[in-house]
Amino acid sequence: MKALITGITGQDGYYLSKFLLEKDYEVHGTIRRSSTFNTSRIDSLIAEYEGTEKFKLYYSDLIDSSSLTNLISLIQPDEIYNLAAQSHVAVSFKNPVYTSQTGIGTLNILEAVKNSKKNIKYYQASSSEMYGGANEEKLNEDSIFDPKSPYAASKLFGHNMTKIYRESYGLFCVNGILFNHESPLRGETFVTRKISRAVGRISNEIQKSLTLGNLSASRDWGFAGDYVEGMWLMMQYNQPEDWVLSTGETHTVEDFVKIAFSAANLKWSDFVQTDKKFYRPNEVNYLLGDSTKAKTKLNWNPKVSFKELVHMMVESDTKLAEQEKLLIEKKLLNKTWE
Ligand code: NAP
Ligand code: F7E
Repeated sequence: MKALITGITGQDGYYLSKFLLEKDYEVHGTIRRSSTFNTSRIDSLIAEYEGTEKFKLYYSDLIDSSSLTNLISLIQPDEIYNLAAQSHVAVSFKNPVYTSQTGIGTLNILEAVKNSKKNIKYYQASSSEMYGGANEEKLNEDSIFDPKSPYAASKLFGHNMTKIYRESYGLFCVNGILFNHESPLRGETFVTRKISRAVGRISNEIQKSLTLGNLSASRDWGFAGDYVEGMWLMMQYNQPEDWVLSTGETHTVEDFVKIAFSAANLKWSDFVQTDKKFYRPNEVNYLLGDSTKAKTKLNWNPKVSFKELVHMMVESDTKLAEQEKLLIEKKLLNKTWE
């Protein structure tokens, strides 16, 4: 089996690649050209599969339709996982046009899939952000979408197009409506990783404090490793549908902070402050998912609990901070945090 993954350099790109390679897939992935190396998450896979045909990377951008069309006809994948996006909600308010263009990129891939002679299965990375989170209700595949950010609107466009191509042309296109999922490889500007990074550095005495935004926002946080298995299961189901992946538990940002600091035997209120600059123009207050459908039909069950996830991230970031401290002491790194 051959899979093409856009956004392979991201958090989910790493976990999905690893999962598919272990299932003996040939994995092809798109990376963006940047002035510095941007493959740190997948460097271990590049090294492991060097010189084999199992893991291949190509330069491409979601908003360059010809690069995607050419790649799809060159690779002839069995499955495409479209994970690429400008995925940061706060950034989407600063870069709304670019964020929306990455949403339109979905359409470039769907067109290529439609025009391909091969029956290619397509996975779209949809998001719980599309619901808007104004009410304290459990959200499933039938709940109403009410996007609150350019990111969410862009994702809803991709979601709707995926459904339209499925229904109009009989393509195997699925939407995975995934609630927040995190890991030690989460981008460092997302709140969970910002917290675990700070806890690791504060406990190593190389950071003094942590400034956050809205502590009362509530999210349904799971582990990314569990969620990529769900993506694959959706693609193996006997028909293309839309699926919610979530844990069914919600916690506030403050809950995450408390558990993370106590994992390092630190009193959070001694270090954490808030600043309005980290608030969003329009907040998604409360997200709680209901994955009954995925649990029943796909037999998908998240394995890592909220507390285990927080501890996993703090443990990993404490090790990273220990290395940073050593480099600072040897004067090989000249950096301070807050
Ligand atoms: P991530 O770590 O931010 O990774 C995003 C990936 O997209 C990176 O590889 C990035 O490349 C690539 N990318 C960004 N703009 C691109 C463009 N114009 N053309 C090609 N590639 C581009 O995100 P993630 O957490 O792995 O999430 C994967 C997908 O699931 C995203 O679409 C995200 O919106 C969606 N999602 C995530 C969550 C979550 O909680 N993690 C929940 C629901 C949905 P660079 O490395 O070069 O930046
Ligand atoms: O914010 C609050 C913030 O940026 C979570 C993306 O993967 O999941 C992610 O989007 C909450 C928000 O993730 C800070 O206001 C407080 O309420 O970690 P986040 P997100 O916006 O939920 C969804 C499902 C996706 O699809 C997205 O791609 O935390 N918050 N203080 C903060 N957030 C950040 N980033 N930084 C703070 O200092």
